Amino acid sequence: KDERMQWWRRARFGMFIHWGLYAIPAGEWNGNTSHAEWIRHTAKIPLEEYEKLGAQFNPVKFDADKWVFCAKDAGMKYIVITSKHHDGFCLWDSNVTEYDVIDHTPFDRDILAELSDACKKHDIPLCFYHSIMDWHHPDYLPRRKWENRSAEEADLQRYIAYMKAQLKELVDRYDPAVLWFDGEWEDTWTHEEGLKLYDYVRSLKPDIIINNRVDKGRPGMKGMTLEGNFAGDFGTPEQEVPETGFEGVDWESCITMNRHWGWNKNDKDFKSGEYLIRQLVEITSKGGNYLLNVGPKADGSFPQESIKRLEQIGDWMDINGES
Ligand code: FUL
Repeated sequence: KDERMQWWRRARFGMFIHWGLYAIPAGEWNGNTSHAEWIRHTAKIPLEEYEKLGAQFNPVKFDADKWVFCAKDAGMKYIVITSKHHDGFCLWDSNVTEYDVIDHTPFDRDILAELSDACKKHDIPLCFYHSIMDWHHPDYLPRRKWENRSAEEADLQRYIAYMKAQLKELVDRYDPAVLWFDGEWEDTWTHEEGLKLYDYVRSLKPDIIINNRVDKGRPGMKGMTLEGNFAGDFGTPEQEVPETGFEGVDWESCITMNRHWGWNKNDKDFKSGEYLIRQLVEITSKGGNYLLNVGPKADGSFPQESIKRLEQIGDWMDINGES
């Protein structure tokens, strides 16, 4: 494991990217402005209505090289993007669903393919956040409580087969350095399935790194304990910096710049560049990695506020970071 984790331990600082159909409503639904990537659930949007967002997904300003430069200039050493968030929408041309950027939107470009090419070109590892929970797939269980979609024909094992087929596509085509699972807390997901999924992904790519959310729930401080045969290579404290480091445990704090992961046009509550730099120093000094989030807009550009903060961090890095 030590050998497998080596690049990641040294990397220290990564960019998290939450992007999908939810960038279109930009956090707002029927006058309520508090939503983000959870909008389908929090605004209780029926499936057919949410699916219609696909017709509006046309991020003409998406420029993978630009995104990569933004990350690299800030001193970030890896990128983790949502291949699929809880809404089930896929950012690559998946063979096993039509609910993806190529088949379901007018935007005829494979986002992960372009990002993967740019990351290779500029020598920065690309990683995928992949949600186990899936509000779109007919076989995923449980349904949202407020939904009236029948679950009678649903078969969770068939869903797991679907997820595995997708993971194989992702590994075969884009060679991710990390698989960052999430949405593992629902009743249907089990420790046994977590172990199996961990082994499956490692069998596709033995030196891949996998977060602890592949297993059921997150024991300890939002998943700091990687005890016994709990699956996963690193802990994932979310929106917090642990009090102390953890001897012999790898971890990565994932944190937003404002209050949301997905783009929310009304959320102006951004932490200052200085605050983010202090956070980076604090986390890395405790032995953790810092995964700082950007929620791109529907047009494919990064929010101006995020760009500014990345530049501020980059300026600090130029003086204080390693060369
Ligand atoms: C959580 C998710 O539910 C959030 O939407 C976000 O992706 C965060 C990083 O993980 O579990």
